[in-house]
Amino acid sequence: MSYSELAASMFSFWRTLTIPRAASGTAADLFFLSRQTSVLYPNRKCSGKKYNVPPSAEFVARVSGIPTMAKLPFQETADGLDAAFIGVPIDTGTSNRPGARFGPRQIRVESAMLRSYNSGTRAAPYESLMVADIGDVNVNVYDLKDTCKRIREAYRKILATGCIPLTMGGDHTIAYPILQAVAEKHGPVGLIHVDAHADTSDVVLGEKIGHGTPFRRCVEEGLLDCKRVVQIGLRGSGYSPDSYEWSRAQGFRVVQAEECWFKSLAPVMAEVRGQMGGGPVYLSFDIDALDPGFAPGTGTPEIAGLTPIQGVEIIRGCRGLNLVGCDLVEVSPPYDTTGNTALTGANLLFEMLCVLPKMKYY
Ligand SMILES: [Mn+2]
Repeated sequence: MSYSELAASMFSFWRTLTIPRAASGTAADLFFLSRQTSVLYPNRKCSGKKYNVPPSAEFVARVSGIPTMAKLPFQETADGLDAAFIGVPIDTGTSNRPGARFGPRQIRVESAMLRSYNSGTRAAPYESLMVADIGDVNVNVYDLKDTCKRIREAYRKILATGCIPLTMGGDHTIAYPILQAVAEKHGPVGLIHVDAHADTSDVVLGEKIGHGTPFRRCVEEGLLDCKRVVQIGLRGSGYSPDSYEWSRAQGFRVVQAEECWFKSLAPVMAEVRGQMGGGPVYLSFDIDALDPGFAPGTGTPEIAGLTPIQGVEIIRGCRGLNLVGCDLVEVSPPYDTTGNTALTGANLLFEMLCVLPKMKYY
């Protein structure tokens, strides 16, 4: 037997070992599990464990390891996954403070705080779905249009596997090529857009592509089912008396921040669920929807925004919808001196995971 044959036979024996579920494992098992998960890909069925389960901080130090999203295993493609966290590290579409290109990396770092279950909703994502971190789109930091092409092609491949992408931005430009790929697969989708800004400008400084224009481009290309679009949290000074006239003219529902002040958003979300119906829905959450007191690390902050509680209410209000993709964009770590903006982003992404179709709740 040659050395390579020996190595191959040892490897296949190694893969046949049954690895206990994390919840019942000993510390030694969990160490073994955390070492083996990526080695076992793509033949996870050999492990006896149905889903990826991040190592628990009860047994594996939170600060240890390479920082993937939620400490999930990393894999190169979306093959075999029900949902995947993916980063799109660009800020070339940003109009003011830069830095969102560092968003995915910082969200991954702060996501070390995430645990496996949602204590509020009793969702058990890692008993429901096969999830992994599939890394970042290989963007072109010198060319935004080329970056859009790269994003569109990457998402085509992801969506072709049946996987639901949970995207870490990146500035909001990325929603445009993502929705191009999403609509190619699902047809025009409903959109729940949470943001301080409508992002429906036509041209900015002579450019059609940027973080203020994605939803205008989406409407022009027929990517949205405009009667099933809601924009929540819009506010701030404008270029005209009614900044949201164009949105309403398309049939969007606009929920300005003023309508959200001092209130639970659960009733609004009940109406939004009615608006969305059973069709495919994309959720796009700009962190600047939250008040900059809570989320200062972002490119274009606006005062008097939503609270993190309202942000969570919006996402939990998406439970039961046919979500086909979600993103959390515009975290800018250079302006996030405490890391709390990225931490909030990581938690909102976890909440998104916890409302995907087929989620198990205790
Ligand atoms: Mn935005």
